[in-house]
Amino acid sequence: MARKLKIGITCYPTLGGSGVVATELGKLLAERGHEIHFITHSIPFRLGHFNKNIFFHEVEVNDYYVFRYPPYDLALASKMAQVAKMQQLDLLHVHYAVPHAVCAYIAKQMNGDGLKTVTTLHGTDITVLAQDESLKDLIRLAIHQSDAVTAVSNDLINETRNLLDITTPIDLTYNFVDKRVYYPRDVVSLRSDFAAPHEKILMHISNFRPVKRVGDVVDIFSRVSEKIPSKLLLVGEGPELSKIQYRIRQLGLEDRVHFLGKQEDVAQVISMADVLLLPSEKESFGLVALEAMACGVPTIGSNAGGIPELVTHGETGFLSPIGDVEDMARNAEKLLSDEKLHEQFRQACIFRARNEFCNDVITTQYEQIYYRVLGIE
Ligand code: GMT
Repeated sequence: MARKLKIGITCYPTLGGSGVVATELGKLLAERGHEIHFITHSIPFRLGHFNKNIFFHEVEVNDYYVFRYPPYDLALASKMAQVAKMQQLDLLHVHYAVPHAVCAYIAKQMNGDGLKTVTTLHGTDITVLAQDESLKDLIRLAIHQSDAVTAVSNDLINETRNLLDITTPIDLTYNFVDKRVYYPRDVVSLRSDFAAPHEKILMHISNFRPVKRVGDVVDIFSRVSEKIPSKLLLVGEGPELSKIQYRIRQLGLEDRVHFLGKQEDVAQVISMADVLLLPSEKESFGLVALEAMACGVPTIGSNAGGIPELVTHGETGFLSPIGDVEDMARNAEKLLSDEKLHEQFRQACIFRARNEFCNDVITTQYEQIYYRVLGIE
């Protein structure tokens, strides 16, 4: 049996799919007996219960008076090096290239080559930040200096290669859900708080940034609700929220839309939905579609980025060109008006999530990458 490892994990702990994936991975690795050290500015929000193999090291920024901008990145790099030395870590696994992979590189320089680094690219760290000429060379350096680089979809691997001229190997490690948490929940009573028994529920969950095209969500719902008695549940918050509230008022949909704000128990909330709407402009993976899929909820969305690798068009959802709200509305109507078809999609969703994107398989893939960079067979 291969030896248990000591792993430092850095991610954005308070928001986003990348933080969720990093935290869930840490928990799963801890269950397998590895010692996990989160090195972040706050406790990761999905960390949950005490586990004897999980530790948290807080990055504190020194707000010294000469600093106009307190240097978080340097504080993180120093903390990584310090924790790695003190805890004799085998490796640092950083999620999101900027600044985490750069900080890991500095920590490695400080500690010597014995400390290995693994970088997981999640999406906007490449698709947005690597487009910025002032950051491009820095991201390329961080990628080249990582002992292994993984990305959450083939689409993201291709984008990374194209944008940054990277020729070194990038491992594909799809995102995953814990099947003990993400399964269709019994939500009959919860559902009745939002919709009558004859009404369908369409749901959108995101950080309400422009890239999510939440305006399209409202436009799709507006069309669907003309033909099918239904409600729209909007979960999450972000910069586009007020614009969306205005659009809903303009269309006179206030009585049919509920804003649920940020929610912790996504599996419970998502289980209420009949379909998930994900019309994003860009999505390297689309973790929320996987969370929905595992709970038996098909996705109606765009075919952007990595979404088609996750959602099988015509089996676990329907995908349309970005911005084609007519087609998305038609697809939603098709699914919501045919119970037999919906049940078929629902079963296909659960099967695909459990078999292709399950926690056991992906955790093992990451473990194999760790052993490879450490030269352990
Ligand atoms: O940009 C975001 O939406 C946040 C970002 C993150 O750090 O969570 O999301 C990216 O990573 C997620 C986890 O791997 C993916 O599921 C999202 O598709 C990806 N977002 C984009 O590509 C826009």
